[in-house]
This record gives sequence, structure tokens and C-alpha cells, in this order.
Amino acid sequence: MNIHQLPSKNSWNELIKRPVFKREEISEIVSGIFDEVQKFGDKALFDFNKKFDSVEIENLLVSKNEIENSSNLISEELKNAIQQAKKNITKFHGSQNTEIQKIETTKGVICWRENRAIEKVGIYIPGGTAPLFSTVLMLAIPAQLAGCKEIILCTPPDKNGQINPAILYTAQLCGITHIFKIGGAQAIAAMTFGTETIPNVYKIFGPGNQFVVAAKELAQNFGVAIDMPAGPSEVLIIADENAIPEFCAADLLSQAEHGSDSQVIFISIDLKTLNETVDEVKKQIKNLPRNEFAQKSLDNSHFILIKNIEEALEFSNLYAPEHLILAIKNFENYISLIQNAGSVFLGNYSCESAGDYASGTNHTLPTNGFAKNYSGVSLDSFVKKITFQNLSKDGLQNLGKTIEIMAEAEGLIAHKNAVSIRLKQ
Ligand code: HSO
Ligand code: ZN
Repeated sequence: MNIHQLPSKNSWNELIKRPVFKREEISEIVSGIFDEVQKFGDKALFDFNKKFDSVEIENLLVSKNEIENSSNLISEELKNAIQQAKKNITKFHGSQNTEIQKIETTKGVICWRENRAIEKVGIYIPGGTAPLFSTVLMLAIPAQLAGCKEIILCTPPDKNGQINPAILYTAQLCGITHIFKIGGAQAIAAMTFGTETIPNVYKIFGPGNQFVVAAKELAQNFGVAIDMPAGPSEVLIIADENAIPEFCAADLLSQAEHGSDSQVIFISIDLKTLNETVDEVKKQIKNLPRNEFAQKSLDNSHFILIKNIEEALEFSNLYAPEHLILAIKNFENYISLIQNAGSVFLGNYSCESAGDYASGTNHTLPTNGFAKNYSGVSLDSFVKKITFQNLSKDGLQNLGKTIEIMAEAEGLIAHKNAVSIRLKQ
């Protein structure tokens, strides 16, 4: 754990650095995978399943039976929890639909925007050490609410060719029936090009390892959109003497346990709270099953004493955290100072886990400083907005001169004529 007391602002740029990865080697591997999938389709996918996930499967598509049976493989308690989370996420994302507003910009000139769902979207859910079925909720719910016609899901099978039943249960609860047993960069390639079994999509969503991240970047070269650039997940907590060190430590560890490259930053304006939180982290980490990941991620993390809340927020805005927790008194007074953050948790009882699972907000958020210029996933991520306009004859008469003058000044006489020919009539 790295502890810094009142670091000078000159040193902040060092403190906000994220871990960097060797990109070149990964890009080369991923581009090879894309070539294979584009050339050989399903056959390449079967081969990659064997090579990377050591599994031979007969069908890439998860059968109806497997999907239905998933419900018998998980507890009623878990099913109820997933259902409650679904309700809240649906309620919050459902409220993001805005009404069409027709605006008369000049008399007789009416402009408006309408949403159209992206027709074909793909959701990627990683396998690995933690099956993130909660991410299925976060992506499938807004996709359904937006009205996406085709929603497919790719996730790697385990050694027995099975998909985690909680992922299957959640997917079918959200109305997803096309689930494919394929993971990694090859899944992203399949959704980019389409294969005999897996349809291509127009936008790909979801987290993944460095290969998946590189594959999503590459997919964009083939006309496929992605949710956002990704990096390891992160949390930044700002605390004062009102914060509860046990709570803060638990929140830091909840993010640190995601992976050894997760980033956690704790900023306190009170030395006692800082020291107690450090002690609490050391205590709580011992009992965590994933303490190896958590420990590694803590090794790259910072505990910082800062002069006051304003400066703490200045640091936070520079860092642009995926998650920001304000464990301070009168947090309402500081909301307007938050400039860059993916999702913000206010007060001692707003733990990040609430947003990760069930409060209603989305947990697919910008990391790696991208909170400076990206939003998290929302209903908007699944729609495009088309603009419309209707000019009446009067409208064109009112605006025509302006257009003609501008077109002529740009030297585009055909543009000018399109107006003049109408006005002359
Ligand atoms: N904290 C993660 C999301 C997640 N947490 C899923 C638990 N499950 C996003 O940074
Ligand atoms: Zn989490």
C-alpha cells in the first residue's frame, strides 16, 4: 500500500497513472484470430474453443433445454435477488426515454430527433474466475428497453462445455435466446464478421480481458461500434472524519478483488480516518477468498492525505475515476464540483456494490480516465438518434436568403440553386 501525505500538485500526474500494457503482441494475436474467423467461420471457432478453452463442443448455440434447465441449477434465493435487481435496473433505465420535441427554429422550419434502436447488438460476458451474470442484466435490460431487434450473447464454455447457469438464467429472464458458447477475441471476431451460426452485429458491448479489449478495438475497423474503450476497473473514495473506516476498507476491497490490475485510491482529509482505513484494509483482506488479487491490486494503489475536499475533488477530476464514493458530511454541497466520474456514490451507506448489482444504475462505466469524455452505458447506448426536418414553403422563404448567402460564400452554387429554384417558383 502506498501512503502519501499532502503530496504536492506536481506529483499528482504520477499518482493518477494507470497500469500500462504491452499492446503490440496482443494486437498481433488478435488480428490473426480475426483472419481465421473471417476465413473459416464456425470451424475456426471450434478450433479456438479447443485451443484456448480446452473444450470440444458440438454446438455453438446453447440449446433451449440448457437454457430452461438453468433455472433448476440455481437457488430460489438467487433467482429472487436477480429478479429484484432486474426490476430496479428496468425502472431506472426505462426512465431514460425522452419524448420527441418538435422545435420550430424559424417560422415554418420544424426540426426534431427520433430514436431508432440499433437493430443488432452483441453482448460479451467473460467466463474466468467470476461469472458476471450481473453484467447480463446491465446490458440486456437497456437493449430490450431500447427495442433492439436482435440481441445475441457470447460467453466461453467451461471445460465440460457448459455455461454458468446464473448467466443462462439471467439471459433468459431478460428475453435473450441466442446464446453462443464462444469467448475471447474469437467471440468478438464472430460477432464482427458473422459465421454460419453466429450472426454479425452492429455494436458490441461488454467487458473482457486484454484480448477482448484489443478485439473490440479492432472490430471498429470493420464498421462495428463498441460500447466504450476499456481498462481495469477502479474506485476512488473521498473521506472526511465522518467516514467509517470499516465501510471504506470494504469498498476499496470490493473493487480490488476484481483483478490484480484493479485500481483503488483512497483520499482522506483526516489523518486518523486515513490510518484507520489502512489498518482496516489489512484486517479485512485476510478473510477474502480472492485476497491474492486484492493484494496485488492494493500494491499499485494509493492512500492519500489531502488538505480539503475541494482539493480532493480536484485530484479526483484529474484522475476521472470509474466509481467515485463521497464518504463525507454534506456531500450535497460538493456535487457541482464533480466534473469527471463514471458513477458517483453519496454518503456512508451508498456502497459501490449497490450500483454493481441492484440499485438500478448501470455498472458498465468508463475506466482508465475515459470518464473525462465518455458516459457509462445507458438506454442511449442502444439507440441512434435520427434528425428530421420539414420546411413549409413559407419556411423556405423565411430561411432561403440565409442559405443562399452561405452557399455562395462557400462557392457551392448547386447548394444555392436548390433554394433559388424553389423560391422562384
Ligand atoms: N464493479 C464492476 C462490475 C461488477 N461488480 C460486476 C461485480 N459484478 C465494474 O467495474
Ligand atoms: Zn464490482
